[in-house]
Amino acid sequence: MTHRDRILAAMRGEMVDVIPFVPRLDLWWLANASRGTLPEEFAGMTTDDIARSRGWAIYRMVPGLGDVAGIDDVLHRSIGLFNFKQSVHRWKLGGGVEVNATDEDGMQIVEYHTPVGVARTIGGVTEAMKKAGSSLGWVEEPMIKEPGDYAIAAYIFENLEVAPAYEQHLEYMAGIGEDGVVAVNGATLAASPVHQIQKELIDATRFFYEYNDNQKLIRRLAESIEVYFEKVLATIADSPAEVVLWGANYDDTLTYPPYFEKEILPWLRRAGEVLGAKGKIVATHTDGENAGLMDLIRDCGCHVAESVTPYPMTKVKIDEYYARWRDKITIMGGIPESVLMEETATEEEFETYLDNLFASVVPGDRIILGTADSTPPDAVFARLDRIAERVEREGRLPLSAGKTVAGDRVARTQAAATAGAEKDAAVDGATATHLAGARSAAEQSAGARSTAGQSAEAQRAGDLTAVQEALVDGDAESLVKQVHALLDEGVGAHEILNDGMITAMESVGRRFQTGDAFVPDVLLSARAMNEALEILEPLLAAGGAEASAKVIIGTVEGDMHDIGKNLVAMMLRGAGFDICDLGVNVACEEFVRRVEKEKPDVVGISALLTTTMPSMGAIIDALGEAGLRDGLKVIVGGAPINQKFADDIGADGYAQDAGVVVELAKSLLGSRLSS
Ligand code: B12
Repeated sequence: MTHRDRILAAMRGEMVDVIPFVPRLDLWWLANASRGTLPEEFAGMTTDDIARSRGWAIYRMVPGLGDVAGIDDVLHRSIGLFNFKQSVHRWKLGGGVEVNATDEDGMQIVEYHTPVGVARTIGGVTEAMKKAGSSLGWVEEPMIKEPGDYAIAAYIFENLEVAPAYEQHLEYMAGIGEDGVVAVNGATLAASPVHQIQKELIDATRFFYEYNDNQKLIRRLAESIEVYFEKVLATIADSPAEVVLWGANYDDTLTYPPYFEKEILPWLRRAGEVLGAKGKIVATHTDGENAGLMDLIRDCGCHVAESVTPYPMTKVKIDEYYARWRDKITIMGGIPESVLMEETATEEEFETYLDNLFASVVPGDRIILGTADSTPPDAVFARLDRIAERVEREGRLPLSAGKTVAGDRVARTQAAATAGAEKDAAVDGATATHLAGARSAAEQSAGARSTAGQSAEAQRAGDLTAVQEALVDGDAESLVKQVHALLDEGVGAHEILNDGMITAMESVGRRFQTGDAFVPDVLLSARAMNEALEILEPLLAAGGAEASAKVIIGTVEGDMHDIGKNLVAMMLRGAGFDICDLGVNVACEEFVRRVEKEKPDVVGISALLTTTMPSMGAIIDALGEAGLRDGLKVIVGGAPINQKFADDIGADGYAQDAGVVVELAKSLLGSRLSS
């Protein structure tokens, strides 16, 4: 079987001769080429040359920066529109839309002049991002910032002209030949029109407010984007493409289950039906946290879940993926990039991960091994060779339980599994006890305070429950009304804040942690809290309340992920902390400079990329060298971060998610916090 035949057969769920191995190399190559650290043996070689030199299949699922002909093909990346060489369609702006584009330090400033108004975007890939292994780049200024921008975006998408580009695709396919499978991209990297708005047209965190406050505008714009999506779907359906990658970047916190079901699933099913009926294989890029989306993705009507990134980078382990998905969808990926790096996996842990993998995917159909989401820039490249070697020796199909793994490894596998689980339990146990202690202390004091406070005044003057309910519902208008009513009845600002709002915000945090509340719930409650705080703050200050503890927070340099950081900032603000948010792509010196200036009690550092997370240690060291470490608490977090990493870099605390960050900060500051 050629690589191409084997991969296509595995995608269709057929049993093949050996498990296909298709490592994604573009981000690894991009970062090392930009840094000038490409291994000598690969000098002057492209990713395809490297794969061919190793006898590996060529990866061509998610298009890379190398797949564009020129700047015009990426000029409109800030609205999610690319023209890739392997595409079967090309789009161009229509309806008389004029573009005025300028370039500043790798960032493109693009103005769209339309008959219904002018809108602007700023975005691009800077050198720092390339070195961090980023090809997607950063949208510094998304298109939709004002209500009026919706109509402009609608006009642009409604008037996009789509033309077949079948020859270009066939030429591209010929270049890959039997060495790999080429997936063509869908309309954009989003799965549906609403997902397009979320992913490409509005700031990622602000989207959740718009989705709550401006449903009409969102729906109207989605109808216009649908026009473009339908044109592309029809063009792909009639094309010679074999595989289509429709949709990318789901995460059970961002595309949370009810939202995924309503806004994304229908379009994935439609793409699966329309393109499947034409004999095409439809894949979708599932590189996020899928724990809450497992059944929805299994039944999404696509044939392949691509870039599956299992535990330890997300919560779901490979054996669970295989057990729950094998009957319906082919898993592509399965090797989380963290096991390819010395910083996050020892040689032993790497081998053990492969032991578990082979033992977990028996009999071995419906799995295409790959590095997910990609091979990280700092990967130990020899580990890719090792995977290929073990696939050759242990990946012959069908696999039978226990056979593929040599005797002593079985023992080691089981031992490691229990050790891993014990370690997790220990870490979680430690964090949990630490936090449970803080939590019960908080509850007791809140309880004691509340009933005592309420009994005397609040129960007399008013009911705090309404405040708590309004905050949990994220109903800012009702919360503000309740707060005014209680103040008019003589209830103290301090009491309303602590017994009403902070207590409620902490319960929102706990429900978020347990998955009973989603990102919008947290954001809407935090927004309501902020509006009510504006009323209380002057009263609290007048009442001589001590300034609440100050927190500086930011995402490290080269890293544009901010949703997690924003949620953490909001939870802390909701708990009464004074927040100074430095944003994303924050250089180490800037952290130090701001700490010197603002003199915070806590510094929060976020990183989502394994290439950028080392900056956390550098920041902590720099704060120490600047003599700013005494009395300052440093907390860290982000998907690739864990307690061990936090301890190794000398952080004072680590929080897995926003649900526990408040208790962590409070427990670290202890008596320093004004009661
Ligand atoms: C959404 C997303 C994107 C969006 C980001 C949108 C935005 N404005 O943030 C976009 C599309 C822009 C993007 C781009 C890229 N991404 Co991305 N992205 C994701 C995805 C799917 C979800 C991240 C997310 O927002 N989760 C939801 C939030 C709520 O969770 P969170 O961020 O983890 O935060 C929580 C906790 O971690 C914690 N926390 C976070 N920060 C902090 C800070 C403190 C102080 C504390 C206490 C706690 C804390 O609390 C938060 C709230 O609960 C992840 C998958 C994943 N598993 O994480 C991949 C992922 C992070 N991306 C990845 C990659 C590779 C990229 C790109 C390089 C891709 C490319 N081809 O260019 C670019 C890089 C751009 C850049 N330079 O940063 C990889 C990183 C792999 C690695 N090891 O480095 C991931 C893991 C996907 C994968 N499976 O491999 N991405």
